[in-house]
Amino acid sequence: MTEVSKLTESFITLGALHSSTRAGRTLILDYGSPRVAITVLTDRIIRVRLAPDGAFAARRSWAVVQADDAFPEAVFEIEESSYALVLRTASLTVRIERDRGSLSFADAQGQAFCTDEVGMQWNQTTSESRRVACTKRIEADEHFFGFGERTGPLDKLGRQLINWTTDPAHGHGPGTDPLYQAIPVFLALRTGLAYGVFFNNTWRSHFDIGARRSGVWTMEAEGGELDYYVVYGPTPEQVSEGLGALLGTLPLPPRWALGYHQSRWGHATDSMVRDLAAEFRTRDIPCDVIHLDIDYMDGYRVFTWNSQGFPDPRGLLADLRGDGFRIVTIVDPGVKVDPDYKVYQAGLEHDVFIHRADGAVFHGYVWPDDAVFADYTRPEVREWWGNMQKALLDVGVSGIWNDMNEPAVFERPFSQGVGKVGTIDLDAMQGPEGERTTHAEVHNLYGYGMACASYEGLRRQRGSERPFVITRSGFAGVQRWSTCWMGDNDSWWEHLELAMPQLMNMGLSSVPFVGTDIGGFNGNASGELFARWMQFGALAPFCRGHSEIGTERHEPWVFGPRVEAICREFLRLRYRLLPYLYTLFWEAAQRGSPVLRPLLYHYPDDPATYQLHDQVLLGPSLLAAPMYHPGREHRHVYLPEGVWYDWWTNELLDGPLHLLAFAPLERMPLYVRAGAIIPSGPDQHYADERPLDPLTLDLYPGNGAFTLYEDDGYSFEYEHGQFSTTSYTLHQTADRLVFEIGVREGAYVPTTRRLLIRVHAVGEQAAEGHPGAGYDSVHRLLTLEFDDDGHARTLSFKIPDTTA
Ligand code: MIG
Repeated sequence: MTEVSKLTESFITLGALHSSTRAGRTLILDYGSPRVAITVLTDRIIRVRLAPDGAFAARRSWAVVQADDAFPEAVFEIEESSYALVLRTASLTVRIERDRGSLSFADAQGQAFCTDEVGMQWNQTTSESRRVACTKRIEADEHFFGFGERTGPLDKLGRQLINWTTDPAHGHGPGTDPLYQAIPVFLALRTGLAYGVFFNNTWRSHFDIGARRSGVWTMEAEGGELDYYVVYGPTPEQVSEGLGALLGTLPLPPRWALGYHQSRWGHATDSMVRDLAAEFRTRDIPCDVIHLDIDYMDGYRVFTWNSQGFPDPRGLLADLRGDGFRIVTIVDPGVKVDPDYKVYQAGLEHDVFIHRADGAVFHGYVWPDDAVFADYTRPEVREWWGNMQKALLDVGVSGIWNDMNEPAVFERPFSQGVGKVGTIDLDAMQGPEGERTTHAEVHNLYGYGMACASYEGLRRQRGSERPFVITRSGFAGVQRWSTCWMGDNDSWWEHLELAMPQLMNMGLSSVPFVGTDIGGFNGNASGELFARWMQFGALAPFCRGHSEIGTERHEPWVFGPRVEAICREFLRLRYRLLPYLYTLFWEAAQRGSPVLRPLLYHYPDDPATYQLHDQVLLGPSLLAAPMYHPGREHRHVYLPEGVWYDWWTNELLDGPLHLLAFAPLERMPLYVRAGAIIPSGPDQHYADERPLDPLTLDLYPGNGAFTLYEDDGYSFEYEHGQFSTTSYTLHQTADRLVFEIGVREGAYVPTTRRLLIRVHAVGEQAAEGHPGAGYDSVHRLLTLEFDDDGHARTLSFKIPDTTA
């Protein structure tokens, strides 16, 4: 583990305020030579910047989607007293002490949050190797989530977290930090008050959350500006929305990307891939995508095919496509140094590669041995790289997988044995014209820039089709370009456990489309581990099985018929739930919400949810309690306040409740919130194999609402109004359950279909005789069938006391 820096005695703090001026939405505070700028982006998003030498860097913000002034006009007032200035928006106040510039925030009730303990600090005024820091108070019972991709628990109170994209040694554990992603974004939560922070600094930085000293948290960077955004809630949902406005949200993915992906390092020949695809179809296990790892390339030369293993990629991909399969190919950043290789030649010609401090092109060792690396911080290089993808798109590739982009660079050629992994020289030069800087400043942006280049290239070249990119490394805002997987995990139960808080914290960091290698990458999974991982993975936003070359195979059927049946059942469940899942992605695109959520997201006033790392919510309604220990058939489950239903038995459970769930290998404990309306579709071998007919709506007695989002699932027509939404509401009175189907709104017209309404957990007497009604007494399930003509309707059911 890398040592984090320590605040030194030599840090300088602000002195006395000389003057203040208001310039548009910014309040500028002059502290002699240092200056502080406080910018009001919205009534709940505030930016704070410090310029030790008085000059704010004009440098762009890589992660923030728009310039401060592009936000709608923000209304605020400033009150001055002899001690402080108080800036007041409709939702919060920011108080700045005249002496030393200490900042504190407060909500409308006057509750303080994000309060400076030491305030803004720096260790020298010149920008050469300047460090900046800020220390703030941790309030009583305050807890900390997000921080991007980490190991360890859900709540990061008491930890130090480094922001430096790294390819860590295999076998990461709770003390391993950092990992592949650098996402300096977090959520602080206590009962009744949540706020978010984005530390807008790309240098190596770290957070100390009450580790060195309890009661305070610090953010510190090894260069650049002290520049951060505070996003007030007060709910986690509102923080996600604010972070989404700031860092952008994910674009709608193509629906097929929500299906199952099968990957493996070692898909080395055409026939292996054909056999794999055939296996899924004959065994009736749904799958949409097959990933090709580095084996498909010609000597690890990016944008080429190895003609021995893949003599006719175009034919292969066309055949697979006919059978409903898409292909995603890996693309590493390292370009092989080979004078006869077109990509290398063209790259030199266009001067796209990173140069060392002495001016020579930087070389490093990766899969193709001697390699050079494109500088994705330059827009013209991103464009050049994106265009290179044509070689893959022309033969029918559907998506791009960016690996090794921390970037990971080895110290010696693999022919001499795998050596230590490092990265590009920190003093190598990068950056667009006029913004040249060192790799040290933009290291954390390497994967982010590569993913951006890949995304934009796909968008340019395929016009109407939505891009699909998956990346290992990224920075805050990476969700705008790519889905992320969590890198090389192990086939360990501990890594299945780790996956839950890891994915949920990514979601709280504004990156919702995430997954881990199902079954584990390194080593061999047991059938039991694989089955349990698949159960969790089937509900993960990104659902991909992957494994390392040389390990035992990790496909759903290799562990025998029992595990195969479990995988089939859970993947089918995922596919049936696609209308629900797809709507959650739409919500994420609209509002920055995570798809997979910790319970605290919906129950922020219940501190019992704060440490719940091993239960997940898929959207607002489905709660899963994955099994992650060998040999167990029972586990503890916490259900927060309200009524819940057991997914498998329809049993009514009255929260808050601690229960011991029974979960034989075939079952993952799964619960549904009262009032839930869950849309689902038919079984399919791949997404969009069949029209959504019937559309099933599962209703769980209680009060609730759901808006179903629909569009064609692959194009950008939704940007021109080609989508529709339908709102459903469920209302429970003393003796009735009333279900209302709103009018479908929007230009997109789905195919004519039937509507199947299933009312769960109803009692002995069912609804008043609708001809299509059927009643299943075993599961206390009432089924009604209609033609969905898109008109408003009200259905009402007589339901006896379901607790009876
Ligand atoms: O040095 O491409 O995380 O998913 O299979 C290893 C081979 C490089 C690391 C990725 C993994 C991938 C593997 N890659």
